[in-house]
Amino acid sequence: MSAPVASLAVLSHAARCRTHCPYCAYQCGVVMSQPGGGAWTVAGDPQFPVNNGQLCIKGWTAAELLGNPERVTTPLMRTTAGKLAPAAWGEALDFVADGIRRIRAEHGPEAVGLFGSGALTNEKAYLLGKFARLAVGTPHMDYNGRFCMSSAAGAGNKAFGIDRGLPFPVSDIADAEVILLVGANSADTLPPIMQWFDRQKANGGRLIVADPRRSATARTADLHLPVTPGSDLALANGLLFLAIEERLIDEAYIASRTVGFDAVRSAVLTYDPPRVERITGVREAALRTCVRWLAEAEGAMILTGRGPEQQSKGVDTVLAFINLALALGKVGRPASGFGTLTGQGNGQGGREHGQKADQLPGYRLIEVDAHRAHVAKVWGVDPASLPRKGKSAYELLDSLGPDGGIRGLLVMGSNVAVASPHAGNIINRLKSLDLLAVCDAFLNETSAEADVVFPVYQWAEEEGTMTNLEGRVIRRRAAAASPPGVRGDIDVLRELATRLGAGDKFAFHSAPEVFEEFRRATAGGTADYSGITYDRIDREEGVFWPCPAEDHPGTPRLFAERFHHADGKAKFHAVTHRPAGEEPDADYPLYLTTGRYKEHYNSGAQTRLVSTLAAAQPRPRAQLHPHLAARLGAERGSVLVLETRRGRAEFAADVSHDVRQDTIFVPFHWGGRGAVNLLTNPALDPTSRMPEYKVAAVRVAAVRPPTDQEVPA
Ligand SMILES: Nc1nc2c(c(=O)[nH]1)N[C@H]1C(S)=C(S)[C@@H](COP(=O)(O)OP(=O)(O)OC[C@H]3O[C@@H](n4cnc5c(=O)[nH]c(N)nc54)[C@H](O)[C@@H]3O)O[C@H]1N2
Ligand SMILES: Nc1nc2c(c(=O)[nH]1)N[C@H]1C(S)=C(S)[C@@H](COP(=O)(O)OP(=O)(O)OC[C@H]3O[C@@H](n4cnc5c(=O)[nH]c(N)nc54)[C@H](O)[C@@H]3O)O[C@H]1N2
Ligand code: SF4
Ligand SMILES: [Mo]
Repeated sequence: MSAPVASLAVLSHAARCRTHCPYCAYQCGVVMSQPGGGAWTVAGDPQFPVNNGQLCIKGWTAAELLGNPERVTTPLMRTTAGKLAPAAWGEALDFVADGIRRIRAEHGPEAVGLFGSGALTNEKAYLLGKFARLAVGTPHMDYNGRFCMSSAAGAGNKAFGIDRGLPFPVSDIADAEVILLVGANSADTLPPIMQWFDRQKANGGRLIVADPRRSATARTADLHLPVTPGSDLALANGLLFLAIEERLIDEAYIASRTVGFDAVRSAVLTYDPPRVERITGVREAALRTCVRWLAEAEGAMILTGRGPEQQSKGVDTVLAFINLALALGKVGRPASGFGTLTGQGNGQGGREHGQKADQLPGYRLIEVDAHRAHVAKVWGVDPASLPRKGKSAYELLDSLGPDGGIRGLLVMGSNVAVASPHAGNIINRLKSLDLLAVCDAFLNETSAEADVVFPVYQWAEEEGTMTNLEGRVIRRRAAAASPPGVRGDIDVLRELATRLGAGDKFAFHSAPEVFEEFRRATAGGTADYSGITYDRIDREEGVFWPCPAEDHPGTPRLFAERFHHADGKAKFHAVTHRPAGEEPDADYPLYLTTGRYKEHYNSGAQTRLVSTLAAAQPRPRAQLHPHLAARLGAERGSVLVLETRRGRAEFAADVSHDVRQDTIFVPFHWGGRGAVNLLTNPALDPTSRMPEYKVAAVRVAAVRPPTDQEVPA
């Protein structure tokens, strides 16, 4: 077996380089430089038209990830004493390939699972999906985007026939007269996007925010709707009820551009203001103001974040907001329409190219024969040899171990031990695997259970493409050299595939090589990237998909003339409110909801290693209202022991008027005793299989003073 050669990406590093931030879907342009040849620095790229030079605190401290002392620089293997110890690449690769082969021989290919990520470049996401189907032959390939964008994606596909988070560039926000932002705290989660909201405000526009908390974003709003967690569907139907009652709907638009409104009109008949007020906690006057502002605006946008989406009725909830936007005739007009704010760095591209259990590249479906045939031809295999649909993310993780049937798992780009709902269950399941292999640049709570860790390049050390929250395909560029001993995710997949006897299908040494095959695989699909080249991305500051030919301009705006269903019409869906998987009761009397801090990213695996960020937010805090705190005898800094039907975790109390009296909010960026996912409910949406991160019933089991080690900063 020949040793893997270093990727071209690493050989072409430069002393000053334009690339993009490692973290969120805003994918801010950054300029990396090495003043005096020393440590790398990151500055906002004034030339990139999405962030215009702005960054958030995570972006401008991102260079600390390079050269970080916690970096994994050799493969690690579990010793007989149970410790992870350095190993040679060949040994680690052989061990994992042998393990996969053994599991396959004894239990069949379905006993191996793959878990991918919205952090991966398009090239890697594509290759991982191909690896699952061709090199391993398993249907069980899913990824953390299932926990993130799947409900919005499901609703977009149903209503519009396409899932592109924003059907317009973010700059359109500045020209919208009214925006309803539902359960997105963009001031903390996409900070540089606020420049467009600021311009919108300066242009006389209005912002409405629906959130159980007066979040940093809600504080900037003209109207805040402090919804009960899990009640957004009733809110949307209630707004549509009022739009119909006040004759604010656009009958001409409904007739010419949509189908299915009559069933929706009937479905919302019972959502009168008193009922909606009871379910959502939002007053009738606020409901009326909200719907009038939206209806009377020439351009109005409804944008959703994870608040309404991460619910066991997330798809129906998003559909209810799309119904409202369609009924008001707002979709496809300038600076107007419905959008969802994608979260992960490649949350958009990552959900298009075959990481999903039911998907093939180009947003094709693995159960559709014509789709299988196209992709099989590009891959040079018999369509019948492709596996069928596999298990969704939580179901896959919940099947790990001998009783679940999945005995081996390869994780690339997710810290499932922290990020999964009911994480106590998932940690036990990881422990019960025959084989756990993890590709990552850093150790985390998931690789703590691994048999093998492959140390891989990180963002500024590799080439590839990412697709930002607008659907703009951009280039991640290699600025820095990787530490010796580290290789790429692409190299790991090639070397494993070779050992599994599929080397000829994975003979890629760099992202540009993968991109050429990837373009062909997407050609003719809904997410068609075939006209996109690295050169075009460089020249045009990104290219918006769909882009079916090299002379096609790309598609910054969708829906002006038609929607993507065969008849060109948007589809209404009659949806009705239902309770969350778990509502507060006598035993667990409060709502628990979860989300993010400005300073940390997702499971915190990266940002907890950045000193500025760790100092600014050293630990998770449970935000609760002063009245609730008084009833519990808690004060700022007290330790709250929270309990749900699934587990128990501890947080410092953060007493604040900015949250409803019946709700406790906790961020999910930490593991250990401060892991809120020990508490969350894995109730899944029937369509998207999204877990209910945003609603669980919780009780405060104990309140105690902090110990000396726990004194909050
Ligand atoms: N700083 C930072 N930025 C990030 C990330 C990060 O971890 N940290 N992660 C990135 C990723 S992957 C994602 S997906 C995005 C997420 O971006 P957002 O969707 O903005 O983030 P969240 O904090 O999860 O949720 C948003 C808001 O939903 C509210 N909420 C809770 N329950 C409900 C409910 O039932 N209804 C409504 N209407 N609102 C509710 C919460 O109070 C919270 O303020 O952020 C991206 N950007
Ligand atoms: N309670 C609660 N839980 C949640 C959520 C919530 O709102 N509340 N939100 C959910 C959402 S929206 C998301 S997106 C998930 C995110 O949570 P996770 O899936 O855990 O994602 P991250 O923490 O971003 O990244 C995990 C790992 O990927 C590694 N990584 C980054 N880039 C690469 C790469 O290119 N290659 C490889 N091999 N590794 C890489 C990082 O170093 C890190 O260790 O959490 C979900 N969990
Ligand atoms: S907004 Fe997102 S992409 Fe921009 S600097 Fe912050 S984390 Fe990075
Ligand atoms: Mo996400």
